[in-house]
Amino acid sequence: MKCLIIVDMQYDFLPGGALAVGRGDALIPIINRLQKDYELVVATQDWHPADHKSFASQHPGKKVFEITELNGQEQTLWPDHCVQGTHGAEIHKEIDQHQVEAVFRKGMNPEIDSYSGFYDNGHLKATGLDGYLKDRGISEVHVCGLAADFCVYFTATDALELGMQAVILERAVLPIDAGNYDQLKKVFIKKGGVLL
Ligand code: VGL
Ligand code: ZN
Repeated sequence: MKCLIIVDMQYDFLPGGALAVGRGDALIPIINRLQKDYELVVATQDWHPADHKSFASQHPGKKVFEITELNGQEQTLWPDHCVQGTHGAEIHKEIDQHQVEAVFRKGMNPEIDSYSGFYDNGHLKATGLDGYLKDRGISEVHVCGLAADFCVYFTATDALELGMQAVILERAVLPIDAGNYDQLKKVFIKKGGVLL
């Protein structure tokens, strides 16, 4: 059984948003057309408290996109984005959610970032997505959405490590940094992932 995971198609990652991925809105009709080919469709939602430590605003003197250390881990500092309850945190209204059975939120712990839909970046806490998919008999996940080089990549990689087949749908993802994504694709393939 195959599941489509729609990653973080929220206003803040789309043109006009706080951490916009260029032309991200072009993915909306593509993702809507894809859904009918899957037995199960779920989504993820980046859902940060206003004082999340991945925000550059929480580190006086540091700049957006600067790389720093957060509780022993490398951390890119982001503009404030996907703050709980704000418009920017909502999934875009044109994403068809008729088939979306569950939305897995992530990034609530202010002390740690959470790119994957399965775990925070330290693998300290699971979101429940793994158990949900296994309960539903899913052995293969196809991942689409934003951003290709962060939440899409880490979601797909965790799926592999959890014993599922994992596919990144190349026509339905876009990266924040294309060079970074090119490198990560090689790593993903080495780990047994598929680009389709
Ligand atoms: C994401 C950076 C920070 C993503 C989320 O959805 O790829 N990127 N938070
Ligand atoms: Zn985030």
